[in-house]
Amino acid sequence: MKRALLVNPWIHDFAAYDFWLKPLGLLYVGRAMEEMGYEVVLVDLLNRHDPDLPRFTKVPKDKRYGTGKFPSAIIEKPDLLKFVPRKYKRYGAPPEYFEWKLRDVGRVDVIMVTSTLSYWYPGVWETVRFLKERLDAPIVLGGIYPRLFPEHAKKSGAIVFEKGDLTALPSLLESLGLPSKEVPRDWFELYDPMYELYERVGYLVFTTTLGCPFHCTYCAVHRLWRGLRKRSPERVVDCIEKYVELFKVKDVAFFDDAILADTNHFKEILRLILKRGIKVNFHLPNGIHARLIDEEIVHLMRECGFKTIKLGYETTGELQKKTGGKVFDEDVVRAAKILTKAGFTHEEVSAYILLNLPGQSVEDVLKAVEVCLSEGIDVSLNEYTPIPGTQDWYELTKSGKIPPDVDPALLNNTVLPYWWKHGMSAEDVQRLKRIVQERRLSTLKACKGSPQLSDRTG
Ligand code: B12
Ligand code: SF4
Repeated sequence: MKRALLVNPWIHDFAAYDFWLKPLGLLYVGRAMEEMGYEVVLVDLLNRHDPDLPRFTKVPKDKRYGTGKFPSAIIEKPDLLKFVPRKYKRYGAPPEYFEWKLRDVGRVDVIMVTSTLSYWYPGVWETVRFLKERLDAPIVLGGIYPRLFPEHAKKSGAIVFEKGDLTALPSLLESLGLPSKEVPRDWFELYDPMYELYERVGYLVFTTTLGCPFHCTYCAVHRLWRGLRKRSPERVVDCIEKYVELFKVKDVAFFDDAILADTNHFKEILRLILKRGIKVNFHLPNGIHARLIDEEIVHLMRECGFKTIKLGYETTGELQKKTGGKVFDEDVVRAAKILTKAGFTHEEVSAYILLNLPGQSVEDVLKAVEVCLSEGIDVSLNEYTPIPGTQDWYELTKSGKIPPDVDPALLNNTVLPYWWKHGMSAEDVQRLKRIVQERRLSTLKACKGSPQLSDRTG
């Protein structure tokens, strides 16, 4: 039997936090490979809950709901990031763990490495190098980085899978002289992500849909997935139930881009969760559509035990319309009222506000913060990053504000303000963050309870 090794690579960055990060795409790849007759093994360098990890490094304790800090080590900055006055780290298991794992895995016929954020590529490249030096098998790199930057990803030394849809996988395997079988077109309906490859996890992550019907100018989703694909509520809930039972976890997060795009679909999932009596904390770390929230959804979410709800707000002002009009202030206010009336608190609900969007003013950000705080919900600031394939990217490259061949590492949202002259400076960003933090503390203290910092990057 042929063997496939799946690898979730290291992250190299100035900051990273395990905010329910699971390599969901890779777990689907694992299922497809299993269906093709491969024996599949996994090395997840970012699984903080791996029982073997404490033998190699000190693992920071879990914070809220299974999230937490990754083990990390300071590493040298690549030359092009030397100007950033912050420590650069490798996040994830130490190299000794990886070495030991690979010895344990033994012979494999193909290695499949995933990737998430494109500006995390230095960690992907190091992982590929590490594998090349130790194993003699073709290495295939897939995920969001090669989908957004295929030419750049080819320089990693791996064979690049530029597609998103798994139906393209068999022809890639054939080109490598490896056995393959057709992947069904409705694999998203049929396949469960292959969680059984783990010995232990601290939480589970699922997606009930792929894609999004909206077209925000800063978002790459329509480049990644065409239209909206939905998995049937029965299969979604069967899958949750099966793995919650297997791993006895208390926390489940959804990664959907647009979980409310079909509200009836989501309501049906929630009703089934209640009917089956699945008792875990649910989390929505990816911003949901404030305009699509209604009282019924909120009551169902409350009953199901949702503990983290993020609203995608992004900005106030003129830019709301210019960036696609997915949400206006009044939608956020209405959603916040429904949520707080149902008993959700500012510890459970916050709105993502993008910072440094092209054309955004400091006032836009501050006004968005005020709207949220005055409605009793918290805010999470996210620093903007330009993404290829988006309308913003098209305009920024056309007007010469971003060089089209820019190194993806420079687009890291922490790095951008240190060199980009067309947005806020690093000082502006720091100052704005401080003001917002003070506003949050004073407002949220007034409504009791201790506010938690909840930026996506942690
Ligand atoms: C869930 C999610 C998150 C989660 C965590 C994701 C994670 N695991 O790291 C949260 C909410 C924390 C998050 C945060 C952010 N995210 Co995000 N996120 C996503 C989202 C919605 C889904 C990712 C996902 O799991 N998809 C589902 C799986 C099934 O798809 P997939 O991984 O692509 O896998 C498929 C294929 O690629 C392929 N595949 C995958 N691996 C492999 C490997 C091999 C070998 C092969 C053959 C195939 C293959 O097979 C899979 C099945 O078809 C994507 C958008 C999207 N729809 O993809 C944005 C996205 C990745 N995020 C994005 C951004 C910008 C961010 C933020 C930086 C936002 C901000 N500005 O603050 C933050 C920062 C994160 C951080 N520093 O930790 C951008 C990435 C842009 C970029 N340059 O890379 C995206 C594309 C959205 C967007 N705005 O356009 N995110
Ligand atoms: S930001 Fe959200 S609503 Fe807008 S296109 Fe992306 S996923 Fe869809």
